[in-house]
Amino acid sequence: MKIGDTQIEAIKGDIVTQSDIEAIVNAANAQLQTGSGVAGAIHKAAGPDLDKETSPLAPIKPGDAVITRAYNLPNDFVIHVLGPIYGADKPEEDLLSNCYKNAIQLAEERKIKSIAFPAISTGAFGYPLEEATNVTLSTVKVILPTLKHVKLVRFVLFSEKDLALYQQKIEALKDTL
Ligand code: AR6
Repeated sequence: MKIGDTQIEAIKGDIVTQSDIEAIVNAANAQLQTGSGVAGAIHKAAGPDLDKETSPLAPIKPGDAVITRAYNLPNDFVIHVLGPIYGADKPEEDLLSNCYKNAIQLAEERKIKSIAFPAISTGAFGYPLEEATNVTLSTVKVILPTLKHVKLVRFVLFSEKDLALYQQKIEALKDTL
């Protein structure tokens, strides 16, 4: 589906194997270190040089985004965002929305054409996937028509169930355009 000039799509997969994508997004921690889930997979696949670049950029706040190189990953850049911890960082909708907004804005500034997101905050940080998806899609709906450079936004979901929910929500979004 297209919003403005930008294609949006959802697939089932692993964020570290998106070799046709220029920038992948990390569901990071404030210290920008390795961890469980997405952050662990990204740091492992990128190698130790990623940590050397992220350390001086930390700590970041919920909603913030910073960009680094991608080292051994098959991408050019990693955009690290800190999602809100559900029930603790408030207002969580705005903080989650800022993650997507700031990551896409950084990509746009760097003239990046393609970006892939995991479902930020929906793992260790406990944000219910359906609520998070509503925030995500309403954010991209507003920001994508303003862009010149970003031509592809891919959502990479880790399970069939998560993908099915995204597909259903993207279908519903079509009717609102
Ligand atoms: N590719 C795509 N999606 C994934 C992958 C992967 N390789 N691994 C997990 N997911 P999470 P958060 C899904 O916990 O909730 C870390 O420890 C997962 O099923 O990675 O923002 C950090 O260090 C879930 O739907 O991120 C932070 O402390 C989604 O990605 C904290 O967890 C996000 O899960 C961040 O928590």
